[in-house]
Amino acid sequence: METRILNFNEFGDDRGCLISLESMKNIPFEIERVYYIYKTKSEVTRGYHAHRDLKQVAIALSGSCTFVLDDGLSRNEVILDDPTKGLLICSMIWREMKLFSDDCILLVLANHNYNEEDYIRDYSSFLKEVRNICN
Ligand code: T46
Repeated sequence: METRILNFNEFGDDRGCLISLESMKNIPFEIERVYYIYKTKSEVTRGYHAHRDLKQVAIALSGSCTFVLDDGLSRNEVILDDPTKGLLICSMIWREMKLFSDDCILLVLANHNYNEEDYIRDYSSFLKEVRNICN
């Protein structure tokens, strides 16, 4: 599955902690867009789509949330609860997000600008497209 955890180097001292994110260094693409998700209620689920082309890294800067990741063959869950870890999600991965803590701030870095045409928002269409690529 084209997803993995990235471990970021933390600069910490008695003042606190700092993590730097740089394109093509600890982020494996050129960052073109940054957005963040916050104040999502714990009973709310988000996502329910895949991207045809987009690559992203998601980082829980504060609190936690759970990603369900599906490559058309298998599903697995990843809990994000540590700002030193990023979840790399490549293209053609169906994602659902759930169990947001009240204090969750989810930062997402993306390699392209927002483009609704890159989204596959219907699960059966996703399965058809992903199976066409694999065959
Ligand atoms: C993803 C997960 C992790 C914009 O106008 N610009 C943007 O850059 C984004 C990301 C969204 N929007 C608009 C589109 C919708 O009207 O913001 C609204 C909420 O977006 P959406 O329902 O797609 O949010 P999520 O949380 O379901 O998904 C988002 C990203 O869209 C998606 O790429 O992988 O977070």
